[in-house]
Amino acid sequence: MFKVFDPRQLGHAPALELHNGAFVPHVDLPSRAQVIVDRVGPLAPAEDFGLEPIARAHTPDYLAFLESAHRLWQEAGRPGDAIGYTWPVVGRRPLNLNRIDARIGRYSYDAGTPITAGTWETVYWGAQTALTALQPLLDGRERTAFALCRPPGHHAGADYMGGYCYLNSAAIAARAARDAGRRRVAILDVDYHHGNGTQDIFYEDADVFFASIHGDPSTEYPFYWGHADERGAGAGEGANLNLPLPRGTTLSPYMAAVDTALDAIAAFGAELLVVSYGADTYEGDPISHFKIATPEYGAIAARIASLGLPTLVVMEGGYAVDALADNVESFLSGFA
Ligand code: Q9C
Ligand code: ZN
Repeated sequence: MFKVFDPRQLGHAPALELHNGAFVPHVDLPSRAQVIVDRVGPLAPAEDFGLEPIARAHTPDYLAFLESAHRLWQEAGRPGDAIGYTWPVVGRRPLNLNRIDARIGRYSYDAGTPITAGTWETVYWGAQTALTALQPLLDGRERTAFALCRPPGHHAGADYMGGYCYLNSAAIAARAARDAGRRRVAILDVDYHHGNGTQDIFYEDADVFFASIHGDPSTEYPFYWGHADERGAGAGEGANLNLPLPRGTTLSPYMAAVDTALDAIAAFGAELLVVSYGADTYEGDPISHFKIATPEYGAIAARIASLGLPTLVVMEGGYAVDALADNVESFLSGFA
């Protein structure tokens, strides 16, 4: 398995997030990546494919916002990380405002996703990490690859950040695979949280199938996406599959959902699979509520591997830092 990690992803270290009514220490620590590197290495550094493949999944105005937001925050005399507190109600007219607070509101949907001085460099190299890991799958040198991306990406849409995510590395890689000639690509999202950003990016796309297994959004973040009746639109109708599961879900019902997703991906005729892997389905995760045990990740991955597709595993969430290396190692072992 080809594994990629770029150390330039360690520069983003947000201080606080607004969680259940209080500002608490942010759970997306740089140590999340470091403990995985220490266990599953050696990992190759990222090559630089530039902004073009990133701009195939994100809008130019959003990228300009992301690159400049922390500087504008400082110029406004603000301390610490840039974070929003005002959001436009869905459906308001698109206003092109200059005020940093208004710009953050326009390009985000929560207060869990601060922009630090190091955020742009970190997320840029996260996207390059995914693109680098994809290359040997495209030229047939490898069947599986692991992109150790941090921060995660699956909550980031074409023009918004949220849920600790800024650039959607899995979506960028899936689009790059399409651009390289793969006619049909599937994304299987097994993070605890629904991958709303990925869903939004491909919602009307007939050539990228998105399947997500996640905590039921009627009780779980991100609430407004991830319901079973969201099935895609326009040309993409039927190419989106949400499999919400209740709090407390254990391996057996989880695996049944995996089988449902894999059957749909096989029927779709995908030529390449991107897996958004979050270890926050773990029974000991501090912010999530499934009951998957460490050795069970290997079994889940082996089931995914039985599809027989070239597979890119992209790291998403997982916040039990003490168990994170074990969980990632277990998951990757299922592809061996
Ligand atoms: N009490 C990922 O796992 N926190 N993102 C909600 C509400 C947001 C997690 C806090 C969790 C986002 C990639
Ligand atoms: Zn998650």
